[in-house]
This record gives sequence, C-alpha cells and structure tokens, in this order.
Amino acid sequence: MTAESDPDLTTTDPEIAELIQAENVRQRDTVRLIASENYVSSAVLQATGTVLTNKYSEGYPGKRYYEGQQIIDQVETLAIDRAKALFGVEHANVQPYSGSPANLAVYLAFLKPGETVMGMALPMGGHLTHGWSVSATGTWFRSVQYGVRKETGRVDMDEVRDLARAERPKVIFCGGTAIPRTIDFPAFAEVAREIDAILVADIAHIAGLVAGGAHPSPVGSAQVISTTTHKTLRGPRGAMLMSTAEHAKALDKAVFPGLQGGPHNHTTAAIAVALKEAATKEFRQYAAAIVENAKALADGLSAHGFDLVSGGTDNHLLLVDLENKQLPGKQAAKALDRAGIELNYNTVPFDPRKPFDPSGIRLGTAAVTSRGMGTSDMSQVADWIARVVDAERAGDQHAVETVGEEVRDFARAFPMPGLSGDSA
Ligand code: DSN
Repeated sequence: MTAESDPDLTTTDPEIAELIQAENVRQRDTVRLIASENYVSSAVLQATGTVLTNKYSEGYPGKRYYEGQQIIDQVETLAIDRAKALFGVEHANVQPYSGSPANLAVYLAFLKPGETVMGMALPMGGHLTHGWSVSATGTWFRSVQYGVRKETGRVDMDEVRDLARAERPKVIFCGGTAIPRTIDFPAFAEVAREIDAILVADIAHIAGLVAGGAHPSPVGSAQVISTTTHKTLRGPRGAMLMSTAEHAKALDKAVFPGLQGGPHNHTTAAIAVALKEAATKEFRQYAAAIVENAKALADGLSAHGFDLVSGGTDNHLLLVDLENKQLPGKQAAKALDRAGIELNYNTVPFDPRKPFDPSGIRLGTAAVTSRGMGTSDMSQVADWIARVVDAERAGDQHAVETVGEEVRDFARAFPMPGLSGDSA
C-alpha cells in the first residue's frame, strides 16, 4: 500500500465492509437492552477511526519513551482534565484498555499475590475481577466474597462488615455487573476505614449515571474508582482509573509499565470526546431518562407477573428471575433475540441453575434511551417481552416472529446515533 494506492474499505475488503454494514442495520433494527451496551455519538465514532491509531506513546504526558508526542500529549491531557472535572477527582488515568485490565492494575498497585481481596460474588451481581474463583484475581489472590440478602435481593452490609472484620482484606471492591439498586458508597467506606482497607468503587455500569447526577458519586467514599467508558458513560471501548492524589503514583505505575504497553491513543481521544459530551445539560437529561425508562420497564414487566430481583430498580438495570415463568433464562434470551429484543441471560442470586444456563435475564435501558425511546415505549417493550416469553414456552414460533416484525418497524422509527440517514 502507498498513498497513491490506498483504496477504501469497501474496495480493499468488501467482506468486512459488508459485515460492518450488516451490523449497522442489525443495531438500527433491534431494541437493545444489554445493560452494558450503548450507542456512541458520531463524534465519538469519528475520533476512534483516526490516525491516532498509528502512534506509540508509552509513558504519560510529558514523560514518554517515544518521540513525536506533540499532539498525543495534548489529547491525553485533555482526556485526563475532563475526567477530573466531570467526576470531581484528584487523579485520572485514561490508559487502561478495558475494565478487567483496569481492575488488574488495582491489584498490582495495592496487593501482593496471596493477599486478601474482598468483592461481590459474581452470581450475586459482582464482576469476575472482584476475586471470583475462575478469574486470575481469585486464583492469584486470596478472595472473600459477599452477596445479597435472599429476602431483599440487596447487598447485605452486615455480612460485608462481619466478613471484613474476620478476613481483614487489604482491598474491598464495591459495584458490579448485575446490581439493580443504588450502591451505598458511604456504608462501604465505613467498613473499609474500620479495617484500614482501600475501597475501590467499580462504577463501570453506572458511570454515566454518576456523571449525569442520577446516582450518588463514590468520590469522598472510595479512594479508587474504576470504570469502563462504554456503558452508560457512552464512550468508546476503554476504561479509566480515578483516585485521590495519594494513590496516583501507584496506579499509574501499575497501568504502565506494570501491565500495559502503549495506550490506544485513538481510544483516548474518543474518551475525551465522550467526557466532553457527558459534561452537558443534555447528558444529565439522558442520565435521568435512563432511570425513568428502567423504572417504566420494571413496572411493565411486574404488571406481566415477572419476578424482579430486589423488586425493581434504582438505576439502568433490571434482573429478572424467570423461574415463575417456567422458562430458562437462556431460552428466553434466545427467543427474544429472534424477536429483535437483545439482552443477556444471567444468573440470579441463589440461582439453582448453572451460569451457562441460568434462571434469569438482565436488561438495561441506556441504549434505548440513547435512541430516544421514552417511558411509554418501555411499557410497549415489556408487553413484547411478555408475549415472546409466553410464546416460547408454548412453542409458538409464529408468535415470536410476529413480535419480531413489530419490533423492527418500531425500532426503525428511532434514529440511531452514529449512523447517518443513508448509511443503512
Ligand atoms: N461484560 C460486562 C457486562 O456485561 O456487564 C462486564 O464486564
């Protein structure tokens, strides 16, 4: 390839170009309820697909191991400054490649192999990297895990305190991937203070809600905040670590050179753009609308007899136990996918079934909110979910297909961010 012979994607690789185009259409024509997904803006997409991908910049602004950083330093500094201003933190590192590497950096910064970490158990709503047994974090470190109360589906702070007092973890994680309720950061901070542990708030799921004022902030409670940038925050696939000034050096050293090489500068630029968007009034409205939509979806599903873990939601996420519907979560998720309603099967707390074929489904309202859907649309979506679940249990594939046609027509009426009118 030379500059004179540099054909575009459709010429160089029509197969991949067609697949990307097909994914454009698929994302446009479905109701996306995967709690960890979203639609980024055109501006974020544009920043991602730039020549910044060509540049190596191991190190940090002003202290790099490669030359030619005149522009990259400015890009990364903007991202850092915007993260600090948006979340109100003393330090931000925008280089982690994604959430799991960000959390691994926390271990490298504060723990030696074999030392104790405490986190929420994965089947209770936690994350693999909070010390779950199959993760490196549960293999290389001594892990103790807390859960939720069976009767309430909510985090049991008495259990957290008792476990912390008995096991003396050096690091405590709060947050997770299937928590439909507000995280009580001050209560976790009190436990961590008592045993002199570092509290890490993993806000990957709720970062957009925190930034938009729709969930309390962990700042002032957690010394370290870990987040991905692509869920409710609506940025590119990436992550950030934020902290008090005291822990800045340890975290930076853990990210680079501890775990990673050169940062993905095109992603850093897109994170900066997303952070700028997240500082707007419109973003605060979007964050509030996510929660309103989740509550409307919860009301709609409850009206159809669905059993919501914890009885409802305070944030963007719903966890539904399908045991009373006599349909396994995986079968329901696959039937809903055939009908254009995209979500994931998920374990529910105290699930008697296996993780690969669990009892529940997990839903989130960030992506549909980005499409401009509102509370009355959520009640329609709840009706469709109920119809598909009933049809699948009855083996009525025609009924599932009929919902699919209705869903496609409905979804097409909502413009898709990142997709210009004639692209699909
Ligand atoms: N995979 C993410 C989620 O779906 O919640 C967490 O890492």
